[in-house]
Parts: sequence; C-alpha cells; structure tokens
Amino acid sequence: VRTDISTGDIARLVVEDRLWHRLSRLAEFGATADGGVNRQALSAEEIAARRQLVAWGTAIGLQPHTDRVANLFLTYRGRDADLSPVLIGSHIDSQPTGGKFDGAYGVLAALESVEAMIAGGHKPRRSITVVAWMNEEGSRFAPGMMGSAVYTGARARADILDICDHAGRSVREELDTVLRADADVPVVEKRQRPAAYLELHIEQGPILELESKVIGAVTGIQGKRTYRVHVTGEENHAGTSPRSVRRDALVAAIDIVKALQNALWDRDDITRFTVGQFTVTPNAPSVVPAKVVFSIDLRHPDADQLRPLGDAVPEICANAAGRCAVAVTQVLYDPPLEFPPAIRQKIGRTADRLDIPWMNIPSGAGHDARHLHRICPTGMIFIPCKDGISHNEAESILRSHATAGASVLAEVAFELANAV
Ligand code: HGY
Ligand code: MN
Ligand code: MN
Repeated sequence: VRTDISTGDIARLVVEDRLWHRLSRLAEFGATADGGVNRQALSAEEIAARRQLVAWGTAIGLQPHTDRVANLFLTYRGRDADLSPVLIGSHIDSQPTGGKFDGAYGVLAALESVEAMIAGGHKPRRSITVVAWMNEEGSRFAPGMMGSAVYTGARARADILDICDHAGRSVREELDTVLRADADVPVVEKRQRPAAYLELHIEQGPILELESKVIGAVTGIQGKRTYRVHVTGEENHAGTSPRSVRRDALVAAIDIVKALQNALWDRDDITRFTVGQFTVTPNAPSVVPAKVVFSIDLRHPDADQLRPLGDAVPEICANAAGRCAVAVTQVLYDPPLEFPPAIRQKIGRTADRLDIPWMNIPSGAGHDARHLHRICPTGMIFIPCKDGISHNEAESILRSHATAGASVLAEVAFELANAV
C-alpha cells in the first residue's frame, strides 16, 4: 500500500478506454433515437443505470449505500475509515432531451479515479466516496438538486415527498420504487459532514473551447431564481365568444412573457431569462384557453442585480395580465457563490503538474456543488464540450478531454483525502 501523495502516478493509471466504455454503456439507459438520453430522476431508466453503477463499484471492492432520498454512494475505504470522507461525483439523471455527459461524466470519472488509485495500490488516509445525487436536473420534479439539498440540510425531506410530476406521480411513490429496486443496497443516513467535495462536469458553455483550454478551475456558480406562474382566464367557445368578453389565458401569458423579456433584457447579455415549460389547459383547438402555467428561470452572476430583477417579476406579471388572474410563486432563490480559492488553486496546480492547459472559469450552470459548498470545502473542475452545447442530445466531448478531467480529479481527490 502506497500512502505518499501522488505526483501524477495516479493520473497515469486512469484508463481512457474503460472510462469511455462506461460512458457509452451508461448512455444506453434512456438512450434516445437522436443520440441523447432521457433518463429522468427516479425513472425506470435511472434505476437500471444505478444498478449498473453499483455493479461496477462492487466489482472493484467499493461499498455501496444509499440514503432515504436515493442519493447513491460507492465508498473506497481509506486507511483511517473513521475520518470524514472526501466525496467526488455528480448526477446521473438527465433532461428529457439531455446529452450523454451532463452529470454522468462526473460520476463515471469519479469511479475511474478511484479505480486508478486501487490499481496503483494508493490507499488514501480518508475514504473517498463516489456519489450520484438524486434529481439534479429538476425537469421531472421541480426544483432540481433535490438529493444534495436534502443531504446538506438545505431542504427537509418532508418538503419534497409530495412534489408530483406531470403524470401526478409523487417523489414519495417514486423514491419507494427506487429504494425497493435497490433493496440490496443499505440505506444509511449521513453520519458526518464530508471533509471535502469535488465535482467534475462538462462546462456546458463555449469558453474553454474558445480559449483552447482543457481544464476549468471553477471560481463559482451564478445566482438563480425560479418561479412558477399560473395565469387563469375562462374557457369559452372559439367560434361564439366575442373578443370583448374573452378572458384568454394564453394571450395573457404571451403578453406577460413579452413584458418579462423586455424588462429583463440587458445590453451586455449577462442576464439569463428562460421560459422552458409552458402548459395550456384545456389545450383544445376550439376552446379559449382557461389556464396557462409556465416556468421562469432567471440567472445573474451579481447578487445586487439578481435581487431587484427577481423582485420585479410578480409586478410585471400582474401588470401584463389584462382581465386574467395571475399568481407567481418563487420556487427557489440561490444566490451567486464563490468556491474556496484553496481547492481551486489545487486544481490549477495539478493541471500544471500534469501539463494540461487550464484556466479559472465561472459556472453559468447550476450544480449539486452549490449545496455541498455550504457544508464542506468544495471545488469544481470543468472540461470543454463541443460548441458549448448541453441540455441537448448533440452534447459531445473528446475522449482525451474526458481522460484529462478524470486525471486531474483523481490527483486532487487523492491529495485532499491524504491531507493531514
Ligand atoms: O439548470 C442547470 O443549471 C443544471 O444544468 N441543471
Ligand atoms: Mn449537470
Ligand atoms: Mn443539466
């Protein structure tokens, strides 16, 4: 057993073919016809993918466990297993038209990192636990980052159990199904804070590619406020009801979205405003829409901008609703955050030591690292994705970049787990 701090010898034990094979294999769970994945949180596809992860982990001696919100953990026991572990991972749930790498890459590269340590007989002082967080994406059950939020105490388990998907299935029901499918995986509630958390992820933006860098040492995550807007009108006959008496929820919702777009437009294109979900009821061609429910995803890197922009949303909606009623509920308010420089600098030094071009980079996308950052020293590592495309079936990465990311993750994770 070697206990010295690795000087790149773990990186050399990362096996590109094994990592790439697993990325391709995991992408089969929920594979879509256009080359992406639809592996939604707590779905049958995700259950199958979990089983595959557990099989890969146990095959190399990792100890699997889960918790009561179906976060999945695979632990490589350290020399001093009583010490708090270093967690490394991401998520395996996807958007409905997701890519093969968002989340899954971070989990599989974490598994590869640990396998490289084991192959070289490198046993760190602290245990290293590979983690797949439940429902990061929040597309089936909103809000996202549910598993890491409950794990870190940002949300109470009781608060998420009755959240339902479009089909009316609740988190409670689906959690039961997942935990029954994993009946052979012990359910263990968190005993202690992690010593540190590292998340490797694709950038989901174009900067690394444009700057010809392979590794991003992530400085922080921009702020995000999400809302659900209910516009209520009155269904009526499309052929007989005069415009003068209509209360058309769709027309009102369009006016509201246009008013929001105008109010949130900024010259330097920093603000991110998205209406991604938009449902019309009864959604019948000859019925004046009675109800529209739509989502708002508002992001900004500056807390002093995000606050007033978000605070103005309810009034903008009310002023543009015409004769319809409108109700605006804020679903979450995550302020911008900055990761501790110490871990970020370790990432940069490791990339230098491995002779991999790197840069500091902010994250426009949200990640479970947001929640871990509140309870332990946390860092994120990015690799490029082609044209910065993500949340899209065309999402793709280079094999060499996948390996580079796993190499940096393995070295930094080992160093953190060996720190005295
Ligand atoms: O939406 C996000 O930022 C994350 O990719 N789910
Ligand atoms: Mn992700
Ligand atoms: Mn995502």
